[in-house]
Amino acid sequence: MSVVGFDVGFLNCYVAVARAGGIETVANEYSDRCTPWAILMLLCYPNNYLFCIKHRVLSLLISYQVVTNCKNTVQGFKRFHGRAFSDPYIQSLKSSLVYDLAQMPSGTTGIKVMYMEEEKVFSIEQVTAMLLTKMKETAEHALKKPVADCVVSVPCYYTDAERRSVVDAAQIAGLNCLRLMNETTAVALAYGIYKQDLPAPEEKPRIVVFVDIGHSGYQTSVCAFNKGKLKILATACDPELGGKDFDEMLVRHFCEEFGKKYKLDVKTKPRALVRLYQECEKLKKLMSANSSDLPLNIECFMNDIDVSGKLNRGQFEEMCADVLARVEAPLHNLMEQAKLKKEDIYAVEIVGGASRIPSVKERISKFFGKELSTTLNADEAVARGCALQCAILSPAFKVREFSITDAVAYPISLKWNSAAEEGLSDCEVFPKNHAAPFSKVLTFYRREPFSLEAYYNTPKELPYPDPTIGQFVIQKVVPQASGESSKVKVKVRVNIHGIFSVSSASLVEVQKTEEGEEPMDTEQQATPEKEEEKEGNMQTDQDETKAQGDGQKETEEEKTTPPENEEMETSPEDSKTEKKSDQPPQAKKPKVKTKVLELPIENSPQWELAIDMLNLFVENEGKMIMQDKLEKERNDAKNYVEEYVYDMRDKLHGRLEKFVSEADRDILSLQLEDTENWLYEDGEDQPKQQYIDKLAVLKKLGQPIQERYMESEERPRAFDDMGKQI
Ligand code: ATP
Ligand code: K
Ligand code: MG
Repeated sequence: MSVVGFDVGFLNCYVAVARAGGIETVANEYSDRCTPWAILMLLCYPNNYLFCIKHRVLSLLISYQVVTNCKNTVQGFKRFHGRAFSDPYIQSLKSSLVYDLAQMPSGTTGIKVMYMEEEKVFSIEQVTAMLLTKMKETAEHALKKPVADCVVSVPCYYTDAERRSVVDAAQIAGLNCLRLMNETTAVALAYGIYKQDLPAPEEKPRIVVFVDIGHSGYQTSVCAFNKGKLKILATACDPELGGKDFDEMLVRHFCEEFGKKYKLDVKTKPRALVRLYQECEKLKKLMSANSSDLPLNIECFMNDIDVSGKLNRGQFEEMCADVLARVEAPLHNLMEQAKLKKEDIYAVEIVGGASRIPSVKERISKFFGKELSTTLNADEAVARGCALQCAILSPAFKVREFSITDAVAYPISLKWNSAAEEGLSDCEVFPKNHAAPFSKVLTFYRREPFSLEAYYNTPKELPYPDPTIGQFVIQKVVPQASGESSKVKVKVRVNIHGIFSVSSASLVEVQKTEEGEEPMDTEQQATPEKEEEKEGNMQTDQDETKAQGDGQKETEEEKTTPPENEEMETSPEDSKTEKKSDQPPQAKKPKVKTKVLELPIENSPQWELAIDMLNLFVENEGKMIMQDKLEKERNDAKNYVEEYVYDMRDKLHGRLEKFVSEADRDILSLQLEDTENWLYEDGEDQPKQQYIDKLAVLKKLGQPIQERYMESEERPRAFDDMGKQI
């Protein structure tokens, strides 16, 4: 049982782990006695993936590695999930990437890199899995035990296909993702769980706005807190606004300036461009703390030319005016959706690296007419929130009760071929900001299998060209014995990851028995309630939403409904209290029993990774992990040789000097020198055994000398004798 939270950022990734018991090195910053377990450790590294010719390396990449290996350094792949290669967004990005993209056989996006001296295309799920594998190792290192259970963050604007793709990535990495958590919701949890002064459940909730501006995206949410619970009321985002846009403006500016000043066409040299991006990002950060002129110098930038320029905050803000102008729109949108006034807002909490830009803060602060709060750690809050959620979901941890109700990001509709009439019917099943996770039951009257198509009904809002969520075929539907249509109950659900599915379907078979006859089956209650109980355990807020009059709704399509009235009827009735409307009037008054038959569903969500592909990827990731291990061993073997060469050379002229004849010393010295040369030439890149053999040759000469030394250390008297002998 591991309790781990992963913040997979566009630029920066964080791992937070919680463990029981005290760890001296990490202070518990929460002076909360109720949470003795709450020790979160955070580890951070850049979201850069470097594929070397032979193996995969990911760690603290120093900038020059990214520059020299830029074609093989994969970064900024967070937005490739769940998208077709032909997606205009992917196509528009292609020219600005230093690595190559390719189409996967399924039509989704893949990344082309050199791996083991071969050109390979990895799917986006595989690439994210590689990153997660490294984050998993980091967590395992911190916890000193294997990690599987975890919570992974995703932007709240992620669509179904993007979410499914991340869940698959986690599975490929051998992780058991208990929840995909919206980033701003994770932040809200990190904020709320330790607050001792939240209003009581029956009181007016405390309303807090959360803003996360990272490198790629801008997310806002408004959240209602009461003691022991939080509810996301609305979210609003600009998936394309973040720190990178400010970098872009700076790069554009300096490309122009260097073009004029040095006659350099920077855009033609990917390496130079990558370096310019890095320097501009640094300059941008410096400008957050300084308003005076700041220099930008790059030596040997292009064609052996050193370049330099300078800029101040005022100029920076001027050139970023268009970017800054986009800060307000999501805030307006958010307040409008939540139907709240600025006075209702208790606090505005900001996180994310780009929230440190002074002009960004000013805009947000001005919009709310309020000082912004920065009580949360801007970089770590997402990972912490995820680890907290993981602790809540983990049966192994005792955590204070805290219920989390998230909101549906885009309204979801279903459409289907109408049974009685030609044409399509449709119905919105989850409006925008509907509580999630959540299940609903729809009733159909059918004689044969039928299919439902789920889609987002506001394509314009979608950061995504295709509004399709998926096709769901309800199979094995048969008419009643009487020939009439059967009542089919279909349960649709937005699950804990924020993913839509048709989770179950059942057919109600009406059986008639003669009066007085013993019923063969006890009447079965429809299954939904049972499953809802389970959901309750998974931190849903079913009870609460019911209390607000938003409980489970049954939507019925009456078989006799004429087409003009075919719109779905929603009734607030709970399926428990369902009337036996299908009891046919019979002269003999037979007893009517119903039997509920589970129906198989064929799920075809959009861009779903086929199960055999997923299995293959799991297998391949395992192989690559093995390969990484072998590569590490090979490298270690090489390092041992190198270490031995340097160590022995020193010692031959130091403490071992007295224990070796001059002739032997010369032989060994020569061997050491040869080996050193070999290491820099042919021996640079050899199989592990070669290094082991080399070391053995050296040790054969060196060992006897060391042994003589050891002996003398152990037997100080003999030391003198031997000294005399040599
Ligand atoms: P995303 O949330 O979009 O996936 P991320 O989580 O990786 O991205 P963060 O780590 O929150 O992003 O923020 C990184 C961004 O913040 C970068 O653009 C970085 O340059 C910027 N940033 C960090 N510190 C500062 C600072 N002091 N001033 C200005 N910008 C900063
Ligand atoms: K981050
Ligand atoms: Mg982030």
